[in-house]
Amino acid sequence: MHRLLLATNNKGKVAEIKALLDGAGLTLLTPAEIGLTLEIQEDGLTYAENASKKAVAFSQASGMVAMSDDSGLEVDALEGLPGLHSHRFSPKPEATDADRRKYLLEKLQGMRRPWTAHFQATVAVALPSGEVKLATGQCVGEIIPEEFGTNGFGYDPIFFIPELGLTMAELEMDEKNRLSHRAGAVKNALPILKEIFEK
Ligand code: ITT
Repeated sequence: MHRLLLATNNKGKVAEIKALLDGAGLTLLTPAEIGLTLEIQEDGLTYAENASKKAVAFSQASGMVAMSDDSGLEVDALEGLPGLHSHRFSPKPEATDADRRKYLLEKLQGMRRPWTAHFQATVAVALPSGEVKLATGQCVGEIIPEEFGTNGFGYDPIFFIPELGLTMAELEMDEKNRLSHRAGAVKNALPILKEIFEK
């Protein structure tokens, strides 16, 4: 089987991507499983730049085809913030997902609801040659002031999907994987993976 390195240190992303690529005929490996520790500085100006930087770094360090995900939550009332800064949004050092959610809700205090928002994801697939291919996905919803659900990660407990009447954290992983931004991006990356591994 062909091997694909998942170029991420986020356990929530790994679980989702492993389920999304189940049945794709690939052996999926994490950096920890191959003993690789890399901290990439995400200083790009776009999701595409950061995703490419992560995928290329992991591919070059391992000699394997590597797939990264750069994603973020864009809240309309905050003009797209936290966006690219979704992971580093809270000023607290060593901030947790709970700290990030709390900080976002503080920023939205007093602003008129609904707090419409969307998640963005860009997946990059890098080859050891340095070549990179990209795919994107999006998921629309709204931020709510109270947390519901314990599944998922990050902003999921306060990301409400009006059509379902549930937050992302109330969905089982297979449901999240039917509609999420990451699911869309990974699905759009399937033809890229197919082309690379069928060469
Ligand atoms: P890697 O760079 O190692 O992949 P990361 O967590 O730093 O992990 P990003 O730089 O792409 O990943 O940051 C994206 C942040 O956006 C993530 O940490 C969450 O806070 C948030 N986020 C992204 N996708 C999400 C999802 O599906 N549900 C909830 N929050 C999400």
